[in-house]
Amino acid sequence: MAAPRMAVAALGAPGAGSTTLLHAMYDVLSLGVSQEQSYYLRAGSAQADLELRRVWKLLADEGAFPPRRTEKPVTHTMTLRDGRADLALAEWTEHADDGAEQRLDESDTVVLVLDGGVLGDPLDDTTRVRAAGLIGAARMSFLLQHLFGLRREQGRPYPSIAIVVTKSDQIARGPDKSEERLIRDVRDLLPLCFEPGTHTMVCPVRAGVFPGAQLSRVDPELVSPRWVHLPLLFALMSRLERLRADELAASREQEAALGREERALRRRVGKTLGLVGLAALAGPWPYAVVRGGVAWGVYAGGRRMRVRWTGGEDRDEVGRTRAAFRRAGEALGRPGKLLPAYRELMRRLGEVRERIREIDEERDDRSRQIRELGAHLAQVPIFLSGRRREPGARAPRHPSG
Ligand SMILES: Nc1nc2c(ncn2[C@@H]2O[C@H](COP(=O)(O)OP(=O)(O)O)[C@@H](O)[C@H]2O)c(=O)[nH]1
Ligand SMILES: [Mg+2]
Repeated sequence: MAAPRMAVAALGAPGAGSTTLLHAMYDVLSLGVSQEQSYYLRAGSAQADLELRRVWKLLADEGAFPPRRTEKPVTHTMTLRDGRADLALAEWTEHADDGAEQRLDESDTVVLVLDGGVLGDPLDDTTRVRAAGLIGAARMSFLLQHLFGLRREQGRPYPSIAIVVTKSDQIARGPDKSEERLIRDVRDLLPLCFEPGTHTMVCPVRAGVFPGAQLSRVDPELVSPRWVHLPLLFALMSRLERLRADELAASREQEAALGREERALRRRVGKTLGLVGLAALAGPWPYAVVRGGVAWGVYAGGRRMRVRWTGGEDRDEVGRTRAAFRRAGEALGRPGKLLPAYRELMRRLGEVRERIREIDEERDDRSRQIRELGAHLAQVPIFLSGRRREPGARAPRHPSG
């Protein structure tokens, strides 16, 4: 199976920390993160790898933060893999503040980058409006609302949402660094991300522990990235969950279609051959019940049937049975191919049913990957339609059917 594509759109007010996040993520994941399972990230080319590393190296070696962002959105294409295989081709697009709409619509995950420097103090009625303005919450809500509306129109699920709160070092030094407080404030600022049909992670990250939130130079000794790789792992997990749900739905449809085909074939055979033909279809081998006896048939090359008669010596009956099979084959326009066709149908139906069971019981490869990603993500809160999702809980269903 080819690794799926996964489009991630990162949005944030200038200065929120998007660029630092991207390069920290690349640095951490290109080395690899390891828990139950290890993950690695690789740029599309040696040149791209160098470029992604360069920005981080400046911070890690010299304490220099990246220069201000450019105006145009920039897309970085990277392969995310585990120790065994490529898992996804990730396209991470960093958006400038405006004009994100077009690219946004194609994204599987939207990363909302919130400046944690603004969220150090718990919000109250007077500080909330100011914080919302600094974070760009109204613009984010507008873009999401537009996107959700489009997806509903198209009958497609919403993209998953990673709310990344940067500069968690600044939150840690505030009066209330608890997770509950952060979740409360984030929900207050972006209620849309917790509506029915959403799949949302809230993830505090940091590049280091610094004395301020808008410094252009810091002591490189203080660089210590934390959780910067989790947004990408979340994007992958939600992408795989969606693919799993899609495959399950497609398999169920296929099962229904094959079932209809089987019933139609039975009806046609029943009309042509009556009980003899139906009995022949039902058995593990081609056989036919003929007046109290059983005639066993063997197909050679799908055309000829040799018949062995058990339970009687009525050669005539055997001959008639054989003739009846031939008639049925001719009636169906595929002389001699009736039983092979039926068997092929039943084989496909069996395969589809087994696949459905496999996915349902989460024995498929994708489910295993989802579980392993879940182990990495266990420490961050994830919400389904606004309700906290317990680690190891079942995958989200499609919100729109
Ligand atoms: N305290 C602290 N400051 C950070 C952190 N990450 C970024 N910053 C600050 O935020 C500024 C903007 O970061 P940048 O990644 O360029 O933001 P962008 O405009 O969203 O791309 C940097 O110059 C730093 O001063 C962090 O983890 N902790
Ligand atoms: Mg930037």
